[in-house]
Amino acid sequence: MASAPSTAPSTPAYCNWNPEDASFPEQFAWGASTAAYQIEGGWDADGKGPSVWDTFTHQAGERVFENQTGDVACSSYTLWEEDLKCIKQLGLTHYRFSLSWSRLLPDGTTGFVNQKGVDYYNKVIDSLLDNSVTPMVTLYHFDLPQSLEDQGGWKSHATVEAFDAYAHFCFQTFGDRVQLWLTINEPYIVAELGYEQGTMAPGVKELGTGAYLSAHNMIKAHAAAWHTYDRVFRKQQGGLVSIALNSDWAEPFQPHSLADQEAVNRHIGFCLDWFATPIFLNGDYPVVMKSRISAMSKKQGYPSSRLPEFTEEEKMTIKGTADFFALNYYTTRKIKHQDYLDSQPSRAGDTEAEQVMDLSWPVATGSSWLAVVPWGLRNLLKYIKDTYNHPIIYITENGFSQSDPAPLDDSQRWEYFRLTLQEILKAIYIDGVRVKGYFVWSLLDNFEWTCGYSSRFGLFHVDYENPALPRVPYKSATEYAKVIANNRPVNSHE
Ligand code: PNW
Repeated sequence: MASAPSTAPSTPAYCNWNPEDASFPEQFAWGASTAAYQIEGGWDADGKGPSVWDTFTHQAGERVFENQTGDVACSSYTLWEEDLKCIKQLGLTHYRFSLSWSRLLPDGTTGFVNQKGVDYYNKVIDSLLDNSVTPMVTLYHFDLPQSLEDQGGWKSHATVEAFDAYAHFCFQTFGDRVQLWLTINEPYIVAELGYEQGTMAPGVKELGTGAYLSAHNMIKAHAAAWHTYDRVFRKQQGGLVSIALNSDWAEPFQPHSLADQEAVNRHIGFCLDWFATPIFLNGDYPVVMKSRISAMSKKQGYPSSRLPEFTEEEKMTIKGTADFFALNYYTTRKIKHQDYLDSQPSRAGDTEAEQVMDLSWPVATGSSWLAVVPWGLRNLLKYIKDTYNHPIIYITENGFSQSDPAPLDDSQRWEYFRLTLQEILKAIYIDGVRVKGYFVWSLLDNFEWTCGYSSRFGLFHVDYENPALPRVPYKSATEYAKVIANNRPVNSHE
């Protein structure tokens, strides 16, 4: 990677913090993001194997809003051309999407390749390039092949090897045209909600151990895939590989309370740093996690810490396995120290940090957890710059949901986007953070996991009542297109 500039890029004289008029750096990536399970549908079309989300949504129960599923979703598997129209209408320079692992490899292994799946993603990639849109591809966005879950999923080391083989297959198949790769999307969410609380697929509830074990294997899988790229493909393909990490920003509930400040460190330590410290710094977990989990485990009568350990060799393999920083940011929390006295071990308990929503912050109407705090993003970017050696950062997700029915005139939501873009300008020009791109979550309204279709994050509205699933721009789409047009260097489509 290029070495870090010692000073911030100079502020253009006409930069007045209005994103519509301001000048983002040249070559800034303007994107939108999606994920396979949330938009594709075609859950068993043309030889696709089932993923954990197919299983999870098909099981009766109250796990997903009105028992909705991604069986059809936005039907992007058949309506890709409609998505492409949206991308062109916005004038995006980049589009981030994920590959469905079990559409390509129905049982998760390279033993059998589903050519129809390969054809579909070739079509997507080629048409993006034909339209001068750079693809950013996520290998795995929550939809683990069910056959791998049947063998232990992320709790098993076998999945590390399966992921590496899958990554090798994807680099080999698509890497002649794709140069921006993300291995895993939000390992924190998979670990905490998929294997600890069990509220998301695969629905494993193993409090106190499930998150740590699954995260351990995801970190190893990411590192293995990065090395595969580095060893086998980088020279010829010249691309970049990272992992998309989500994080809140956090502030102490009482600004002058040392206990609350330490709780803030734990909140971020047990979320962003959990993955970023090993991958970007030293191959190992943050000290605050190791000491805290060890102490809590001891108190709870465990013979050793519930946090698994990396061997020295593994640490060497994990350290330095990201070519840029990919950040998903949605919200900020106030954090209070809280002693955890419950005898039931849990990751959340280990943090001894209570999350509080500041009632003065607006909340996105479609997601009760999403307090809108644009300045939190600026602080988080600065934190990443200072903590992780001034990396190049792509904001790979940021967005605001509306609840269904969602008005096409979403002026309030556009105001949130505008304020967020302003904070990014400050991060770039005042704080000197190397932000290289911004991706809105999401291109389209889609299957918002346990909220189903009730929570709408799209720049384009999707009418699920109409079998044609028409995509119609919200006001935010029109406004975002203007920002992009005003900032996009003429004749430059990098
Ligand atoms: C991200 N939470 O996930 C994902 O990458 C997207 O797939 C998703 O649609 C988007 O954020 C909006 O939610 C999250 O429960 C899933 O706090 C759950 C949470 C946060 C982010």
